[in-house]
Amino acid sequence: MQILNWPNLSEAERKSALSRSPLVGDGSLELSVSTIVNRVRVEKDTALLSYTQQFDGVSLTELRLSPDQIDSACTRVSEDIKQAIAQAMANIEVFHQAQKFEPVSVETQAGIRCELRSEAIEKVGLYIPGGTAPLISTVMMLALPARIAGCKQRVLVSPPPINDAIVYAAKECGITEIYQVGGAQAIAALAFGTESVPKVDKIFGPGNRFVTEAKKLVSQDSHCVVSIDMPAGPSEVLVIADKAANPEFIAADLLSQAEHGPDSQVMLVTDCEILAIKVNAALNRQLETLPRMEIAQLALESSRTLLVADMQQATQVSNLYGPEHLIIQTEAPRELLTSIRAAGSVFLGAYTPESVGDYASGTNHVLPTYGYSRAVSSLSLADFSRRFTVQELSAEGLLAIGETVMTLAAAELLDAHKNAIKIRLDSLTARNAS
Ligand code: HSO
Ligand code: ZN
Repeated sequence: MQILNWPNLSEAERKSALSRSPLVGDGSLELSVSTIVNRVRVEKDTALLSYTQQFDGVSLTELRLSPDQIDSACTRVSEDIKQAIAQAMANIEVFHQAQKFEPVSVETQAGIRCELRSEAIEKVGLYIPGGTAPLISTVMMLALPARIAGCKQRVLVSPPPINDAIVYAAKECGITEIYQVGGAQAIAALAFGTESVPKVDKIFGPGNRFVTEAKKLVSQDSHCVVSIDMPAGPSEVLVIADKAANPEFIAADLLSQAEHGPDSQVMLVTDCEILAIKVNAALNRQLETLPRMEIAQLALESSRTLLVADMQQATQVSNLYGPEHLIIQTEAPRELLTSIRAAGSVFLGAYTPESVGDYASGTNHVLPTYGYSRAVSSLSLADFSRRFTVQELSAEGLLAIGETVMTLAAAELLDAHKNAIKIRLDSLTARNAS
């Protein structure tokens, strides 16, 4: 990885050192995705079957997996994988159960009660990408919080052929509806509904450029009124390390993100030049052993090591970047935590590799990327429910607040608002007079 000396960089050089590759959005991608989305909206299942043939090379008659297909996929999954799924599920369940919402109910003043409540989103669509890495863990990260939140209809879509362990994990997490459809066409199906795929209220899950573009498009389309989990970009990790850190551990962590895709980005921020050099050597060594070496190598080409003056500057650099994952491998990692302003998920200490959070510690691995961690939260139970308010006033409550509301309504020149109060205050006065 290229090593840059942060204090010596100009403003422009610093900006470029923390830059990411441009996100999707070229006109041709937008055009082809909107063509797919529109065709699915109009032709429904016919379009889905035809796109599945065209893009996945699979000719289907039924989009939904039958109970028999689900059961036979499950029998093909090894005991090892089943046990690993069970342990990961248990931890993810414990952590997400603990996030249950506590309703708020307060009297803002005598006779005026205000409440904040939460209800599960009724229908959710969970997208699991196909491709070279079958993301079994993503099934658990989406399906478990959806079940714990109480979402009634939980629909999973994934391009065929769906990996057996994905089907098994889905079944274990309480998913009964699995559709073999992927890409932009799957997102359109969830947004608009087809003869076989139900329309949902919110779509979750990662995907390629087509999926990401389709999620953006449908979330802005008032014909379907569907929302999405968060803006998505390539995976990334930033490691803050001092001289106490183990270079082999760091290299392994950097490669664990680099292997996701050629557009993944990994960063090392350290105050120790010797460590930086050792990490580069370890990267070269470990890279050789990886089956996904070529992908990781491409990701490393747009990745950097930044040498900083001290750990305080390291946190400033990290905050400027706003990484999806932040690993802190320093002598006292927790001490830096209070200085962190933007990160999707933080991993503290030498024995907390990002992989544990990706799979099994319990935290959710769906996280804001591309610097969105400044404002967007990590996926949690709250994303599977909607919060709404309730209020109730007694006659005394209305008497106490009526004048204030009428004054503000009059100042906004909204007479009908004012009248809705006045008509009641008049009726109370009349009642008191009689
Ligand atoms: N690191 C990914 C999640 C994942 N890793 C799934 C392995 N499997 C999220 O950025
Ligand atoms: Zn990962």
